[in-house]
Amino acid sequence: MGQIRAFPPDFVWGAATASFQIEGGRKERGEAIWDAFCRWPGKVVNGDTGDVADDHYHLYRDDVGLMARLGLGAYRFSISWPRVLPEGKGQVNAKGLDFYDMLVDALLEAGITPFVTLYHWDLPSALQRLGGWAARDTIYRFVDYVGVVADRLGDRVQHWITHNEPWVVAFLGNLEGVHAPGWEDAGLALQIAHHVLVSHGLALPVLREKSGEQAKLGITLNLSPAHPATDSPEDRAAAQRQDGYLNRWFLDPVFRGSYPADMAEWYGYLMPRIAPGDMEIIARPIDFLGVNFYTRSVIRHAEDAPFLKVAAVSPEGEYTAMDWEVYPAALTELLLRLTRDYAPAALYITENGCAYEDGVSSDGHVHDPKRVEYFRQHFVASQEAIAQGAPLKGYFAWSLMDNFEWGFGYSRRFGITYVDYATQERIVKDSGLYYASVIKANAVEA
Ligand code: IFM
Repeated sequence: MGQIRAFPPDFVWGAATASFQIEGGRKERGEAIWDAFCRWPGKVVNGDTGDVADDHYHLYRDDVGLMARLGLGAYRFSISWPRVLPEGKGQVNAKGLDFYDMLVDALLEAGITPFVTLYHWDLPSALQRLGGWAARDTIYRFVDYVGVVADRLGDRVQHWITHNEPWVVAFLGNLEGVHAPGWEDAGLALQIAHHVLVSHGLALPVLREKSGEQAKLGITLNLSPAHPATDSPEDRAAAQRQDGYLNRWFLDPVFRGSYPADMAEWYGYLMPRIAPGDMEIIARPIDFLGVNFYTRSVIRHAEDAPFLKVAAVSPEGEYTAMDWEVYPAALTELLLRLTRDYAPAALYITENGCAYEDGVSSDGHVHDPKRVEYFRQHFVASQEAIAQGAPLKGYFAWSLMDNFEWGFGYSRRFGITYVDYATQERIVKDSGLYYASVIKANAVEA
C-alpha cells in the first residue's frame, strides 16, 4: 500500500441496481415471472418476495439524495417491463412510465447520469404464458417495449443497456432452473439465449432513432475467466469449454457475428434455430460493452457431469458470502483479454461487488472491512487494466444498497448501503464511505 493510482479525469463512477431487486411497489405494476417464481416452494430462501424490497418505488427521491451524498457521477438502474406494460404489450401503465420519467429528472437535477438497463430479468408473466423467451414473438414484444420506454426517456437518457447477463436469463432460468421461469432444458436454454441476443440487436436502431446518433448503446454480459485446475490436457479443455459456455457464447456473436465453432460442435443437435439474418442483427455495432465481474472459476474435467463435463474446484483463498472466490487479478486479465480479442469501442464495469454478513454495530455504523478491501483491490485491478490499454470508461459498484438477491432472497447483502428491511432505513456502510472517498480523489491507494 502507499502508491496512489489515478483514474482518467473523465472516468465514470457509479452504482447499480435492478428494478425487481429494489423497487417493491408490487400493486402498482403487472406480474413478473419472478413474482410467480417466489411463490414456488423452495425456490427462494425464506419464501422472500419482491413485493416491497427496498420500497424504492416510493422512496426514490431519498435514494437519489443518497447517491448525491456518495458523490456518484452515474446510476445504473433497470426498467420493470411489467410496470410499463402490465400485460407485456398493449396498454401502457402511465403511472409506471411516469415513475421512470421522474427518476430520470431527479437524477439529472442531482447531476447524476442515468445508465438505463431495459431487461434485468423481470419478464411480464403474461408473456411467459405465451412461451416467454422461448417464443420468437417475445423478441418483437421486447422491441416494442423498448420503443415505448425510449419514446419517453430518449430525450434525456443517453446511455442504454439492452440486456443484463443473457447467460443468467438463459441458463440459470432454463437449464439449472434456479431462476425464473425455472425450467431445466439445455436446448430450450440455448434457443432462449439466441432470442435474447436477437432482441438486443433489433433494439439498437430503435434506441438510436429515439435517443439520437450520439447516444451510447451497449449490452451487459457476466464474464469470468475460467482457469484450468491443473495443466492436464483434459482440465485445459474443460476450462476452454467453460469459457465457451459462459463468455465466448455471448461475446463471439455480439462482436463477430458467429457462435464459437468448438461449442457449436459440442452442443450438436441442441443448437438453436437461427433464422436468416439473425447473426448480422446480433452483431450490429455497439458503443460499449458492459462487464459484470465478481470472480473467476477454476475448472476440472468431470466425466460424469452433465452437459459440459466440467466441475468447479475451490482453491484456498478468501471467499464471499456467495462462496465466490475473491480474485481481483482475473478482472485485469478479463479486461485485457476483451480488449485484445474483441476490440470493444469502450468498456464499463457495470457491476462489481461482494456479499458479506453485515450488521449494524452499537455505534450505529456498519463496519464491513472485507467489502472495503474487495473494492480497493478491484479498483486497483481496474486501474491496472487501463494502464495496460483497456478502454475502460467507468465502474459501477453492485450495489447501491442491499436488495433482493434472487434465489437467496434478502439473505445476501451486496449493498454499499445497509437497508433495514423492517423500517426501510438506509445506513451507508464503511464501504460506501470508502467508495465516496475514492470517487472524490478519482484515485485508489494500491
Ligand atoms: O444481484 C445480481 C444482479 O442482479 C446481477 N448480477 C449479479 C448480482 C449478484 O449476484
